[in-house]
Amino acid sequence: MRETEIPPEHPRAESLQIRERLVRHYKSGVVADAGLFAHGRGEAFDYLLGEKTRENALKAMEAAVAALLTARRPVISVNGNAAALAARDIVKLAQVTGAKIEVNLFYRSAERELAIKALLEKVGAEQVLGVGKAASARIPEIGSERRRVDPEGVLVADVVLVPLEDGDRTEALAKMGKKVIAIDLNPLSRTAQFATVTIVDNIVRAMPALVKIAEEFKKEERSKLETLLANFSNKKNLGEAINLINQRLSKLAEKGCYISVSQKGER
Ligand code: PTJ
Repeated sequence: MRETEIPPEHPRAESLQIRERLVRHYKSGVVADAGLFAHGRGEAFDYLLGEKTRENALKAMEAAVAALLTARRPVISVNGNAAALAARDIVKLAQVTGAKIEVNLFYRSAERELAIKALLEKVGAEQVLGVGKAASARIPEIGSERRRVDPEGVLVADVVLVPLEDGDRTEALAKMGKKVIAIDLNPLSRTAQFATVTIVDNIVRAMPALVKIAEEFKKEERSKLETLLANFSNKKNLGEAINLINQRLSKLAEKGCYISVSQKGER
């Protein structure tokens, strides 16, 4: 079934359309093979979270926006999945917060770098760092191709937003003294644990929400944003996400039949 053939009344239409988008971008060379598996893992956690943005995710988003707006050199790092699922909002968020956009791939190839750059430019990006020779700097602590960064971007950034990341780079960036914002549906992942602010939500919902919050927070005093960020505890916030999953599962198990208590679209 192709994207256009998914009946809108299908109870899982939205989820199936997102899958189709990923497959389409896989075929166009944006998404890595492993990106499809990574998405499946994300879907499973989204299912457990009830497929909607939760209170703890909103709190994390506010802290994330505060970090981006008070940063001296914020950078949004983009990989294949992020570009496929949220290119337009990545560009908007960069525009509102003044962040730079850098392509950074685990499965790096010249073709994928260019495909992602082209996609970002198509939706309005004026500058895309980290492509080709521009990724000339190295972060020695990282073993993978993610070590290659742009000397004008991630290397000198003080705040880096890393949607759908692998744990190694998050840990290395944090060790370098950078604030790391992650978007990861898995609150147990190493990325989630090592980041300064982890948004446990689907990137498809989180990115537009971040843009909206950034537009609002742009009018706020710097000191208010600094206080908001200082008062945020990632450990506590992740605990809330894990608790939420725990409580949801306990409640569903108590009822004995999850179909009768399911929300729209849940199987
Ligand atoms: O484009 P590349 O070459 O940089 O490769 C990107 C992938 C995603 C393949 C690479 O970074 C990878 O292997 O990532 P992992 O280690 O599988 O981690 C991906 C994390 O993102 C997992 O914890 C998933 O639960 C989470 N995730 C998947 N889909 C979403 C998500 N989080 C938020 N929104 C999603 N839609």
